[in-house]
Amino acid sequence: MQRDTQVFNLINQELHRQRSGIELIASENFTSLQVMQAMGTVLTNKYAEGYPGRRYYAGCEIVDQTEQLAIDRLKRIFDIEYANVQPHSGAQANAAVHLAVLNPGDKILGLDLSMGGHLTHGSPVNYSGKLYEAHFYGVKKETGLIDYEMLEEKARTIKPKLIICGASAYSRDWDYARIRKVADETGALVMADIAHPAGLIAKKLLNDPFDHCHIVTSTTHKTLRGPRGGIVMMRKDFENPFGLKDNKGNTRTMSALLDLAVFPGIQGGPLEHVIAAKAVAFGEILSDEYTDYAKQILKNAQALAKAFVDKDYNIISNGTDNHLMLIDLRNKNISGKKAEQALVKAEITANKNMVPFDDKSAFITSGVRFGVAAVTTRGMKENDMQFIADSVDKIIMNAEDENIITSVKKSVNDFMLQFPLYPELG
Ligand code: DSN
Repeated sequence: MQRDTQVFNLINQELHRQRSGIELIASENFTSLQVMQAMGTVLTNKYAEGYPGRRYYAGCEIVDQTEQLAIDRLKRIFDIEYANVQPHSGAQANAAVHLAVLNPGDKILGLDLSMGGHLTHGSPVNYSGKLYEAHFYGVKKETGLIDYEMLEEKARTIKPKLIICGASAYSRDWDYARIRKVADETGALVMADIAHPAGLIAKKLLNDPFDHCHIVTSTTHKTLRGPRGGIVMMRKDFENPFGLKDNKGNTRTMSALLDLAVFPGIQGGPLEHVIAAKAVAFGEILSDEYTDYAKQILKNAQALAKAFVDKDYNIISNGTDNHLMLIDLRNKNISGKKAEQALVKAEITANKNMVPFDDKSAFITSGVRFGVAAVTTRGMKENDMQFIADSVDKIIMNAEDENIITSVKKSVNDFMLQFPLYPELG
């Protein structure tokens, strides 16, 4: 068959885009070459519905081993007893948890999307807000910090079956113990979605959610630097407190219910090529090199936040504990949308984001979100953060000036030559 030059030319263009620009989207990263190589393998040809040793297809002896490796390595990373590595994405991981512990109409309590939460934490446009009765807590206006009093009050009055913590645009650590306390008092389960800070939690640089949250979900492609995908985890299996039954009417442990929820509940055949890539990434996370990487993420985030504050940028909550920061641009007289568009012209990729109590819509927004996981993978250190802040500032202060944008783009492209990406790919 002839090589599909149309598609491969586009893939090469994307490689060039990733190499030449500054990637600040907080949910993105660059996998190692071996993680990508594992994905582009014959494992994509294999159907393997079920779990290692319990499949509905023949010929799974090899993929049983790659999937088991991924499970075992993930358990070692977080010191946990249960891991399901099959969810195709973080949204699927969350859907599986919901299916396992909730019935349609049950009450859930999550962080409001407009305050930094996630679609799958109950947004009305998502299945989680359509199938379940979703309630929300937020952040405090004065501090930008999670409003734990509001969370506690809502838990006590609403009595949700599930409290969801975790966020996609929150730069501070979480008090998981406090959330568990009110959950125990009100009879709720706690699920933590650690998709963003998982890599920092893996290296104990942030609070550990596993002792306090019954179930923990994550993506594998953000700070964990693996292939695009999801995972569901528990430190300890526990008896299902609501007496939920499987389709045969048997009451099961949570691990059995979660496995059933991923498959056959919401997914069919697992992506065994992606699971092999997860195994490779998990092996990398167990290395000292990754520990250094995670520590460097924190140093870079601190340096970038300071550089922005020095230029009078308003970071929500006044700083960051993790890899990201959310900036309120209202004192700079530009919307998140305009800022995003101008930054992209200079090959600086970041995304517009609502800030808490935003007066603009999700399409316009008053904020922009920056994360340093990807630039840290490129090899940047604290000193390099000043160049990023200077370049972003020049664009934001001159978003209509095409000459300035062109000159910043050139300096960005030159700067990035110092940080080679996938040199093996030619
Ligand atoms: N869209 C992802 C993010 O950027 O945070 C979360 O799903």
